[in-house]
Amino acid sequence: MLKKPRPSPATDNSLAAHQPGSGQMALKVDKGNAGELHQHITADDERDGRAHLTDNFGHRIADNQNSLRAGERGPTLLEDFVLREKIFHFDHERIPERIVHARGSGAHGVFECTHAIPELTKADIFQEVGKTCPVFVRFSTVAGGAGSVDTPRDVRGFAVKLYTEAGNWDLVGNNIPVFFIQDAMKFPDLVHSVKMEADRGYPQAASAHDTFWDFISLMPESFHMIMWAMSDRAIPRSFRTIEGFGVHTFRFVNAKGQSRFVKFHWKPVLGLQSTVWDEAVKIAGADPDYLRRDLYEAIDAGDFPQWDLGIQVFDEAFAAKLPYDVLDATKLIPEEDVPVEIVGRMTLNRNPDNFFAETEQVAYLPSNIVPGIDFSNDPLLQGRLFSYLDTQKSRLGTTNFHQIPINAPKCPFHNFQRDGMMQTLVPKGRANYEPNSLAEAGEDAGPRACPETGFTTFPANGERNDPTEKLRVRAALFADHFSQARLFYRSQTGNEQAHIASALVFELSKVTLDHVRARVIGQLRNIDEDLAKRVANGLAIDLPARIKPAKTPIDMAPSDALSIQKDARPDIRGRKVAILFAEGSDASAIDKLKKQIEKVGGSAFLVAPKVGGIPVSTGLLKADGQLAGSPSVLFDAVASVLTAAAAEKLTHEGAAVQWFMDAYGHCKTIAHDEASQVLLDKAGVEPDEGIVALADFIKTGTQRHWDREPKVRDLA
Ligand code: HDE
Repeated sequence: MLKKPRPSPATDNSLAAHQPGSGQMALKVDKGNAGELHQHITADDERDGRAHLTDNFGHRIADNQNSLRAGERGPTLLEDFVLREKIFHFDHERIPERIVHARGSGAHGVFECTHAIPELTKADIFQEVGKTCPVFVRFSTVAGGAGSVDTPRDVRGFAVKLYTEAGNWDLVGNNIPVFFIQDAMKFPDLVHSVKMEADRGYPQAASAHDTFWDFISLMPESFHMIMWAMSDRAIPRSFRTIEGFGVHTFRFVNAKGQSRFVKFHWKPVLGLQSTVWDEAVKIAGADPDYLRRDLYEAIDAGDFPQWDLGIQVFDEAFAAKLPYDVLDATKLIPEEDVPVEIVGRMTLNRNPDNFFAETEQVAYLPSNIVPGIDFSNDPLLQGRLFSYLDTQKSRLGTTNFHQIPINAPKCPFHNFQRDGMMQTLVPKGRANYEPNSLAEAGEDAGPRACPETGFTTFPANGERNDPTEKLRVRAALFADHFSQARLFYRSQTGNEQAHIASALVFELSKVTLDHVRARVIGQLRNIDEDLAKRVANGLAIDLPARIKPAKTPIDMAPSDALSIQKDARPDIRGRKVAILFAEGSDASAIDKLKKQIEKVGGSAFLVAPKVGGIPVSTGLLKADGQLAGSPSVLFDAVASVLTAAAAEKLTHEGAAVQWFMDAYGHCKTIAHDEASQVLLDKAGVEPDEGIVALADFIKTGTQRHWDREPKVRDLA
């Protein structure tokens, strides 16, 4: 066969044509400076018409035959980044094969609408005759591994990805119109039973073995599908001569929001053709790649395979009269009962350029549907909607598998999904959430939902086959957003309310967008007018207009349980108390306090200017922490046992003064001996019920002394 010249892999940019973001918006938002990053192409990039060989980071390679050695016969050097990268990449070339449908063959093509059906569906692709979209189809066997043969007795997968202008529509079907099981719950069991047996690792790509038939014999629902699987449908002559079926009942939804049920059929223009079993067995030996080769060669020769897309459309009333359930994937609707109407034609006209990049990495998702098509409640379909997304993430290794060219839609796509492994897009700006009002500040605000043209689920209220009303709404009572915010605020003590107000002032002082500040305060007015005024005052801005709430808040009776301060206890249990000492301190006073604290369940931590051991009244005493490294913020309360000389000395030590200043400012209990008073004076500590003698510490406890707060902080 005549082979077409192939472009050199390094210069072949055909995949680039499928890059996401070929639409104008996408270029701006999604592709971002990724494009700029690819611009360092120089005239010098080719040699004799062939690209320079480089490593993955663009460094030209001078020798692709020999690794770097220490001398002619010496050991290979770890320094050889060319060798390392080449072997490293090779080591990782394989990805997990599909758990089912591992062996497959793909082809590109085009779908054309031949009969417009706007009365049935608003799906963009069916709106007018002649409308086309690119497709990528993958045919597969189910049970065998990626390296198995093409002609075992098996179901054939028939998965079609239609890259429509309204997004990708994946019709992931089989060449048999029914399935083995009725509920997704049984799928792992079915697949385990048919794949090679768990202990012996065989047979490969065959259903003729114990575990499969054991399972089937216990699953009466499988027997319809078994008839098909044992028929010649399961040993096709060619992928070009199989039918495809969507299997499940789907929905069409038209522009008026009316819905009908639909089943999809692909009918091969060449007609159906199978082998006989003896032939299939012999082909397996003579040409294990029989079907893959047949498809590739036909397309290569310009003999493009084609299928007509047929639909069986029926309504709820019809479904209700059937003696079986249309949500049951083990049932078909005879064409004699509901004729198949042809609405389009698919032509496969281009082989993949690279098997791995396209056929292996293509990720079909039954959840990929477009406005105008919707799911039914078929429990098998519902299970699939989860499974495929999940499996693609584990198979392709990243949640960004949609960016792989074969999976990316060919229409623009924009959203706030970000980052993740192998991110290839470089979005600009800081709008990675929604709602936002960044546009008011002249920034790119990112995309917005489109209620008129976006996908809306058919509500299906009250139908026998879809009794639940599916809605994206919140119940009316959810609209009360402020009553409980008010309840919380009004249940706090005065200090706590002041803390909330100053926290808001601090946060909003960091906000540089005036309209955002104003909006926050406009919302606060729904909680408490005084709070809003305090915040506006703290920021020195005019009180903004109140933002009308979705539902007027009500006043609820304040709840003490919502306040921390109302729950304050003088407990020492579980609290950590620091005891400051220095040279000459009274060891027995330290020891007494320590024991008292421990007796009531607290812990004492000795702090001194030096840790290694300081001479005190009875000898050397080691500290648990050094003064500068053990600031009072680390403890629930503090105490000090000092001589007059040591206290005087510490008044010149910033860490010591700060120690008391912070403990005081943070409203903690400070227990001290008389000698320490000079330090307290230096730190500006004024007497109150929380400043106590050592002997009163235990009864005072470690709770905060909030009455002190107005003396150390403006609570206005
Ligand atoms: Fe699949 N199936 N399936 N299946 N299936 C997969 O997804 C699954 C079912 C079909 O060429 C997996 O990407 C569950 C019915 C095809 O890449 C996985 C259930 C039909 C392909 C998966 C079903 C299919 C798959 C494995 C029961 C016909 C190959 C790799 C609820 C309508 C697509 C992958 C390709 C592939 C799950 C049943 C067709 C694991 C859970 C029914 C053609 O996600």
